[in-house]
Amino acid sequence: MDPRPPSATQLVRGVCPHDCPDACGMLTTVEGGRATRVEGDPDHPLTRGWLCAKVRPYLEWVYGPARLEHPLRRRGPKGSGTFERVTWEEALAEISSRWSALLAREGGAAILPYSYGGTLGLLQNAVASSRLWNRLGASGLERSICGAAGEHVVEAMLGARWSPDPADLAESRLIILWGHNPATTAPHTVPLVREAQRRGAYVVVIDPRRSLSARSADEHLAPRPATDGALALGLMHVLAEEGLVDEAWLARQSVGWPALRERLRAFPPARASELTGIAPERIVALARRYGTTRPAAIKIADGLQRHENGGRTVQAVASLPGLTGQYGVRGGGLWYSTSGYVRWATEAVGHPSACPPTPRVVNMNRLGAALTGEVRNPPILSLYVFAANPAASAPRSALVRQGLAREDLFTVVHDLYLTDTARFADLVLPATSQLEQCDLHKGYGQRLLRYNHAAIEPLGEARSNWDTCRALAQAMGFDDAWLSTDGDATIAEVLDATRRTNPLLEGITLDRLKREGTVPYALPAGHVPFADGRFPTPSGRLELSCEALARTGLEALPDFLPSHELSQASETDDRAPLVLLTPAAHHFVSSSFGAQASLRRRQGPALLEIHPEDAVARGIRDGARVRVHNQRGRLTLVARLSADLRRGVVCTPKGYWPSLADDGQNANATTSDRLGDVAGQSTFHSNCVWVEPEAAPLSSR
Ligand SMILES: Nc1nc2c(c(=O)[nH]1)N[C@H]1C(S)=C(S)[C@@H](COP(=O)(O)OP(=O)(O)OC[C@H]3O[C@@H](n4cnc5c(=O)[nH]c(N)nc54)[C@H](O)[C@@H]3O)O[C@H]1N2
Ligand SMILES: Nc1nc2c(c(=O)[nH]1)N[C@H]1C(S)=C(S)[C@@H](COP(=O)(O)OP(=O)(O)OC[C@H]3O[C@@H](n4cnc5c(=O)[nH]c(N)nc54)[C@H](O)[C@@H]3O)O[C@H]1N2
Ligand code: SF4
Ligand SMILES: [Mo]
Repeated sequence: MDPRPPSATQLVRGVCPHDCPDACGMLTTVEGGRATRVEGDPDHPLTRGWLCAKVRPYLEWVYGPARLEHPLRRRGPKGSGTFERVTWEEALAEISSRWSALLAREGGAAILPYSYGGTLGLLQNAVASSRLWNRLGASGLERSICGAAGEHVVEAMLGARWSPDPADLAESRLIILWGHNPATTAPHTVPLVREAQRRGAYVVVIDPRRSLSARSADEHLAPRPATDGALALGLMHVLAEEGLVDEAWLARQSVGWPALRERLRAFPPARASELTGIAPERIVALARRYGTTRPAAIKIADGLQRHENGGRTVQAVASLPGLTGQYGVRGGGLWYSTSGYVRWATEAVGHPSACPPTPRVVNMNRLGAALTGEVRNPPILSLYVFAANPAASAPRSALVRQGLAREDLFTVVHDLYLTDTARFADLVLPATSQLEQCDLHKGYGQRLLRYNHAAIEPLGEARSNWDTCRALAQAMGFDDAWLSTDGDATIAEVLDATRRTNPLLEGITLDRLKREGTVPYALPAGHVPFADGRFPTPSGRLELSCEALARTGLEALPDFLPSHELSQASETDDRAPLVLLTPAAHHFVSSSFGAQASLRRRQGPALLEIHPEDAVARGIRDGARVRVHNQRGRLTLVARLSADLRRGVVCTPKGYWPSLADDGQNANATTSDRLGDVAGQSTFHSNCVWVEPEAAPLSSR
């Protein structure tokens, strides 16, 4: 906390903390202690003075009538949402006595902290999700709900998660947005794509649905879901056949090209077409365009990987810029994540060497299964959730709710709002918003650091994640100094420790960050990753054949394996299930804002988009209520007929709150908790469902 006198008007620099690659610079006007305006910082090179549609009304989030301001204790049955107010002292005493008993009886493994990207700051996320839990010896959490496969694969093949500066997109001549919808999910890169288009660049979107980004593209290719690996291999086949590969670059800067070339023989355009449903001429045309346009950018994010074969998909896609020698070229290469440039020093973040070893790790995608018997000896007996809302956002929500409803599970939820998850808590703790806390942010879509100053005092009795961890540590009687340091001291500790080994932080101190606002990493001006030809892999080269991947469940070479679940789907058999995609909602960030009135109005009710022919075949009319179901669960949605989808594919956005729906469900009633091919990846989009008019009798499938 950074208390300020409630005096005159101030303009306070901050950072949007939500799970979004843009990490916008925010400016908050504070008058008499109250925030009266939030706007984009004109001096932030990516934000350039504007915030997205979801964060523009941020004061509605900060001052929302339903903000939690006091700790609550459950009164009614789990999930009923009936609570009574308690003091922090009572809440902390109850948690510490329950946990102390568990530690003595079962050991720390019985306690599971569950957190994700509600806030992305160093302090309120990285530190708050490690120090206290390490000290407790609690179960660890495998944080693989989002893009674990892509992170793992890119790091193995390229050696680091480095990505060019977003501004370089404007220099591209060809931009392929592959399974990525930046018009919704990374809005500040869109003006850069437009700028490139004005200068003559050609923009291609590859997505089974005509997304918002596809509407302003020059070309849209709609493959069958989870067949992008085959498309990438088909494109590479054509590049190799037609002599469009950069042999000199490959010989100098990659390993495995001869073996990959052999493998590509199995992916002629006819086969790639059969697998993807894209006409062979279009595959050939895109390969020629990619092979002859320089610089050419391929930009991916995370939606593409949320399939059973997500790791292999990214492996194949990330090979493409190697074949054309586009890594290291300004405006070319692969645009994924910048988070590998600065990795906070693990020891300073979590002090693991002073703590007992982590007894076991639970995959967050298996939360429902873990709480209902998959994890034993000891079972999970206490769950502490913050900056995440698994009852709305984890797959297979019926099982998640069944787990959360266990009477013997002691659940604590720390959030700003009474989420679907919080409704199941024994104790709810009120969290501060970003305007009420300090933090340090390094975005995953740019190469900048920015400090978030607290702009206002915490509302009611809200406490930040780190302040809550400190209070819990004290209640538990832990006297380690590193469990009590305040926000700024903790940030400085991690920043200083990281700077000792990372030259990109040279000269970047907490004081400077506080003074200057946005501070870029100490990279040479105009730096393009891999421009020096060096990849920080074991071979020092781009690993088209990658032993590290072979050791972790994939193969060394890219290949295509179909999704098991999607093999039941069909575009022609009307009795077969459809593939349900659940991409990002334009007006929510995951489940955050899912209860904010003005954004709910703009987002509108949850619709199921369905191709008119698929609808007719099932007797579904536009506007009709439809039942969407499979063996995992069911929900009711309103059908919206739309030719923006491939046949066989239906779509409804993620992020709706189950408790605000008539049937108490959202799309995760149907999604699968099967893990992907590597890194414990989630597989939300490998999801087959049956769709029928609500009036029809429930088919027995
Ligand atoms: N407005 C808004 N912004 C957000 C978020 C949000 O919820 N709302 N979420 C944030 C988070 S947590 C993340 S991880 C990022 C995600 O950022 P993105 O990855 O850009 O977003 P998604 O909508 O998850 O997925 C992108 C696209 O992948 C498509 N897709 C699904 N399966 C396939 C496939 O098999 N092949 C191809 N080619 N495409 C496929 C979907 O139709 C979707 O249009 O966005 C962040 N930004
Ligand atoms: N069907 C389907 N489901 C999906 C996906 C999909 O594509 N399809 N995508 C998945 C992906 S990529 C992700 S990342 C997950 C994320 O899904 P969620 O867990 O819903 O993540 P968020 O909405 O980022 O944040 C969750 C909570 O953090 C709270 N919060 C915000 N700031 C703070 C803070 O400072 N302190 C505390 N204590 N709480 C705070 C918010 O109020 C919110 O309730 O959803 C996954 N779910
Ligand atoms: S959600 Fe993303 S685009 Fe919107 S203000 Fe935050 S960082 Fe910027
Ligand atoms: Mo995500």
